Amino acid sequence: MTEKIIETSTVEADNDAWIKALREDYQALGARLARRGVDIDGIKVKVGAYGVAVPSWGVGTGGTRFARFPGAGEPRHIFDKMEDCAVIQQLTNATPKVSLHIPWDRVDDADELKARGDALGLGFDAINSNTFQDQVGQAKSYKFGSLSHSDAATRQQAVDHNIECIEFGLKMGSNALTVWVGDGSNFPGQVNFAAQFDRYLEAMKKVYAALPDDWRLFTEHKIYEPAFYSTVVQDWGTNYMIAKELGDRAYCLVDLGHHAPTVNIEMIVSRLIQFGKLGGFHFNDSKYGDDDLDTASIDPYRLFLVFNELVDAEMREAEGFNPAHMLDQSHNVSDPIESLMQSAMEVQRAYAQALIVDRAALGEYQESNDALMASNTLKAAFTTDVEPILAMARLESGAAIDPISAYRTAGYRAKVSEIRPAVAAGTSGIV
Ligand SMILES: [Mn+2]
Repeated sequence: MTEKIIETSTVEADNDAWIKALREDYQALGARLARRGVDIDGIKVKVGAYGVAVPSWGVGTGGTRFARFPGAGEPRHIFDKMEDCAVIQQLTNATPKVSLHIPWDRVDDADELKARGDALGLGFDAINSNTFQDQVGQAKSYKFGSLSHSDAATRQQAVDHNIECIEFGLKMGSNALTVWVGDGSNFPGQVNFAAQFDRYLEAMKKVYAALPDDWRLFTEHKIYEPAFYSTVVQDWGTNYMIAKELGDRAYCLVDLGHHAPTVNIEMIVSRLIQFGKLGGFHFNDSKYGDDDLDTASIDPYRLFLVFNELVDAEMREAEGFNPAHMLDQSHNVSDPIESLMQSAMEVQRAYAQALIVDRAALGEYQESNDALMASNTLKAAFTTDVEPILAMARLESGAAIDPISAYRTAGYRAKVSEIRPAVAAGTSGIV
């Protein structure tokens, strides 16, 4: 029996306020979709089965390189984070797994953490390594890089850390490792591009060799930052080269914020699917750079267009298509639990919208070069309010019709604030 952090009666009472309107809205939408040949119940089942992993670090308040302004009741450690993640899952039924980060979530007793996940009904998604910071007592510094460092001993330390992450992840039931490095350079001429990339590949081959047979390795590209002149894994093309060099179990991870503002991310997604190298996503949104804003808060149409590619691949059963879905964003001014619930629902919404695209019509418009009607076919799906489908899927799974409302009614943040001491504001935060 899964332990519920929020009283079930509180969720039910909040649902009572919305249930009559929801049933009416669901019926009306069902009739509308039926006219388009879409079975609303079929969409609801797919949406209800969809899950996006929550990053353990997302439930704490994020920050920028200028400052971090902690909120009330900040989680003190991974066990507090797990309870916050359980609240998100309980109210949305959209986030069944947690993505851990080492060393931030390192514990002495991995079995205890696994057991806590089991009790809360939470599984563990890809595990994330960290060679972009120095830890207290660390022998070698990553100031000038990690897996691509000019010093062999520093590279080996970074390799060993990634292997430690795999070993920890094995105990948690994870089956993927995500590697993102901050390696690069800040001045023209500071590094030899080819030599640096060679060193990175050599180190990653050692990590790949330590990968269990049923695991996948995700490498995450990022255009810039913390290195501001060049980045070793800066774009999807380089990422694809890495995946090809390493082997069949190496895939590319697409973080939506890790591209230049005008880049066509949905086409990158299509390319990686076509060549069997799409590993997964870090969902977030951005306006200027790697802003780590809440998913779909800026450009929900782009998220829909990404999901349009994913559903296209799902429908035609593209070979090797099995991307991992995770959120990766920084909550600076909102309650992280509310942001993560909202973001999980936005990802679900994009999935539902993509599922109702009239693909037969779209294909015909593409064949006949009817650009306007092809675009309108996508718009027809995107502008359909699918909220009743999402809400009904939540209701039927025992989650909340309106998770933000139920969360506020439950007063969870005030309750944990009483037992979790206030955290002093830092001068900077991890984003
Ligand atoms: Mn990311």
